[in-house]
Amino acid sequence: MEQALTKWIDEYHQGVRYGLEGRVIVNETSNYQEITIIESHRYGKGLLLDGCWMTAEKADRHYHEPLVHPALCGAKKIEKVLIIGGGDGGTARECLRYKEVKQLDMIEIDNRVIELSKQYLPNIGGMAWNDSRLNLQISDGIEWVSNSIENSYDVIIVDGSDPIGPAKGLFNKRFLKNCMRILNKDGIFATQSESPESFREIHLETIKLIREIFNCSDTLYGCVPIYPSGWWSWTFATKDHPSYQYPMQTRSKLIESQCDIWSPKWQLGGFQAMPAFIKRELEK
Ligand code: SPD
Repeated sequence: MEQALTKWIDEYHQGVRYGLEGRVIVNETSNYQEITIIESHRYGKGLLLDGCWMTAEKADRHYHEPLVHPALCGAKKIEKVLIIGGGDGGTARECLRYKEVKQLDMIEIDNRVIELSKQYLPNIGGMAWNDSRLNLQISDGIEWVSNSIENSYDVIIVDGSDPIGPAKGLFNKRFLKNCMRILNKDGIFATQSESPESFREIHLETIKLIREIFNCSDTLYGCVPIYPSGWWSWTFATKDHPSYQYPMQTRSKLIESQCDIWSPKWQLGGFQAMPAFIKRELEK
């Protein structure tokens, strides 16, 4: 009977549909965006914002592990970490695997994303929601970085959606300059940087902008099966040395054993995997 209620749930992007077969459990409009929770055969329950795939129970690790571990395994100190966005809790869950993290500030603009994620996707945030180190603020991440004092974070992670709607301001110069300002000397900045295939222009612009502001930056490539084209990227940056390229063994041994995707070897390959057409564009 349940089978009859399923349908194709698609993200439409540039004339292509990226979909899962399943059913819609929740569809509502918050103060910021349309929020949809679905249940699918292949990837379990999932979240879409404004019709774009954000996460799904059986695909979240493809996205959250590569976003977090190069930064958290590479930074000299990881006591104070900032997440901008990340309302489903997956990024916080990965950060809180590290005992050295003492304070995790997570700034999410849309309280409904958090409430619905806790209710329908509890495994994505997992233990993070009850961890006393998590300082969750329902607030504008752009304001937060502009109001934070210099050198106040060891790691900054931007886990926003595509640069339309509420996440638009997370891809501009002013925001990135503030991130650079509030990052410690040996700190690491990390952001999702879209797809070289389905978001080619934004991907290029993001990398160029980050390279303009930070002294050191590299992009890691991997696969997130539910996102447009499946081909995805994450960009890391620092004030001087590419420490995100060198996971500390003391941390990575423990983390690797808890990961489905990330490992120091996987990361090494991912940092080498910039497609030739992107490399060529960046060299122009
Ligand atoms: N096109 C989708 C980009 C979404 C990136 N952020 C997802 C949030 C998961 N925590």
